[in-house]
Amino acid sequence: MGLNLAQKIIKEHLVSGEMVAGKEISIKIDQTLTQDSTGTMAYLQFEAMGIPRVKTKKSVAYIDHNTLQAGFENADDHKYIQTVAAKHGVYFSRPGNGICHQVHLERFGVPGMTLLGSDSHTPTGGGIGMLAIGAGGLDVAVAMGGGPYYLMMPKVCKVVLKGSLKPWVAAKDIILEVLRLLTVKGGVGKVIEYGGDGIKTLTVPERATITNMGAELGATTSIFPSDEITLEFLKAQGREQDWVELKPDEDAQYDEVVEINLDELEPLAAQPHSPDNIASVKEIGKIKVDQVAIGSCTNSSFMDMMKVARILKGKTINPDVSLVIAPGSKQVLTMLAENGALADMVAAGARILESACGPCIGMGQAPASDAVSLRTFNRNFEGRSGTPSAKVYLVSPEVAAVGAITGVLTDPRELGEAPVVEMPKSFLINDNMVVAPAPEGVEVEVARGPNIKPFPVNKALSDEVAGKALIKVGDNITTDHIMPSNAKLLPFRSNVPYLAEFCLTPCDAEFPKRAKENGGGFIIGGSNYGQGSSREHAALAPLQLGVKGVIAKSFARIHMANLINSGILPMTFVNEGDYDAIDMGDELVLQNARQQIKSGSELTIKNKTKNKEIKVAVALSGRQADMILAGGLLNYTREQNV
Ligand code: MIC
Ligand code: SF4
Repeated sequence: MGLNLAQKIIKEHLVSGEMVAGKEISIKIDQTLTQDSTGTMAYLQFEAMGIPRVKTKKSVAYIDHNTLQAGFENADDHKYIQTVAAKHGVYFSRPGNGICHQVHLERFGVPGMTLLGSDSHTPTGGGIGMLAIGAGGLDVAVAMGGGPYYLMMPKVCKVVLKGSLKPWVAAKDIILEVLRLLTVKGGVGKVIEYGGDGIKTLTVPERATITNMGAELGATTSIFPSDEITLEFLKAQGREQDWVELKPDEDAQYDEVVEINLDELEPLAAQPHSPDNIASVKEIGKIKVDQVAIGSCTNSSFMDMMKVARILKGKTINPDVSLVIAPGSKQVLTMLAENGALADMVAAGARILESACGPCIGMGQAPASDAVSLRTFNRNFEGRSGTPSAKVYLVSPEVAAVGAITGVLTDPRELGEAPVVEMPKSFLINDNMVVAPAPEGVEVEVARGPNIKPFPVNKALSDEVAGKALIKVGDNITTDHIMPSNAKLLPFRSNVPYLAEFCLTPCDAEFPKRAKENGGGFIIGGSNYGQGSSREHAALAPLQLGVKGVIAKSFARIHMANLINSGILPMTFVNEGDYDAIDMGDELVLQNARQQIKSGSELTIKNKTKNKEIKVAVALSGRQADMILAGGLLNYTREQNV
């Protein structure tokens, strides 16, 4: 039986396990990436492992999230990451060099290799045929140390793209259509593999927009074949030697097949407050726009920026709209500066931001109260922009630029001819903002600022796990709810005790206080609990507050792994209806917890307040069960090494 592309790469990297969907496997990791907001934790954990030098083919530490430097905290974190990277053999991409996923695609990604990144949008690398997976910092630390990455063998869903896009319809509209079809939980446990004739019409940056936002499907990753279009891109980046051809076998099998006719797509938007709340721009109608933000790892490539510049050229933006543009990398920004496109943007009234995540992670540019913001980003969760009442629509760069001019959401097809931008034959290459690590044997002193605080480590699971249901939340709770990030909180990513004071506050301002007063307890969640970011702070902050377990209808992949790594029990209701059998404040107890975990996947929780027994499942592999018993991955690793 033939293999699909995802299976081929997994097979080549398989370290343990059987390639049967839903079973735990482990794979060798060739490359890692970290960014600063998850990176401090990853390197602290790497240091705790005591391994002198990374064992990957290439590891890169990027600074792109936390760049406002409103106080000393960010700058201290950057210094820590720069020095710890130099010491342990990690390349360092300086602030200003660009967004990790954009830069990694341009300069480091290699088709057929595995990439593990401490950021959920790491699958951007799937645009050049990498098996690129997002994970918590601790998993990335282990991979840097040469350990394999454990995951459930995914199912593989083929998305067949047919035909070609009509003018003014963009790659963004393809992934928005996939989100409409599959929803934010439709990709859980799956790799999304793209194929069909339509892929030949898509450039690498367009493919990367699609694989990037596959994160919003909850997918393990997304991938395109590596073909002559990939070769052209790598050639233009001066890296043709990195190219290999990669495609599925002729008789490859897929668990699911979805077809999309590109000719039938039209400009789409994800409406507030979820990336799968899709409607066509035409259907939504001409709502008034207050802010337009163009950039992020989804849509900040040279090609995207050139389309925006062409639309803006010779125009003036609407007086009621604030337009901000963040080109994705130094390469993109320099090329725009050299060819005059940057001048066209500025002349039209755009405010140019540095090449970083910026407003995408709430680092500035919070919209006005109740404002409508059109963004080319990938997430529009409530409050993520920094303004809870803002209404964020996710759109293509074309729709965003046109809206900035007209001041209302506008179907760009009304404007006549669409801009056509050719893929450059060569990109401008200057890696002088990437610092190579110190040679082996050279002493490097690691700089640690006062904001770097020890992170919480759990204790071995006790026999009786008891506590109150501290909070009860609904479906699709994001890690932005669990551990909000914005300009005020992002500087504290290496200070978990401080961050914990804000844990789950978008859902319930009293949660941290209640958790502490009760000495911890349980969180009750709906389905797809923990979707979104890879931030392990969404597990570490609850741990800091004494949370022992989360009982939900279902979990998002990375968050569930982060809970297990922290020794917090992720449990799912066997009967979803039992969600109604627990109210906030109920006293819950899991007796014989250790024995129950060891002996099976179904546990009984007693709701003492309601005098009712509730069956919950824990879908743990043997290794994960041992981790929970030990009180998390760090304790488990220590036990293994004794
Ligand atoms: C995000 O887009 O939510 C982030 C910020 O990039 C996160 C990482 C983080 O929380 O630091 C992600 O996607 O993993
Ligand atoms: Fe940065 Fe936004 Fe991409 Fe996350 S989604 S990596 S915050 S640009």
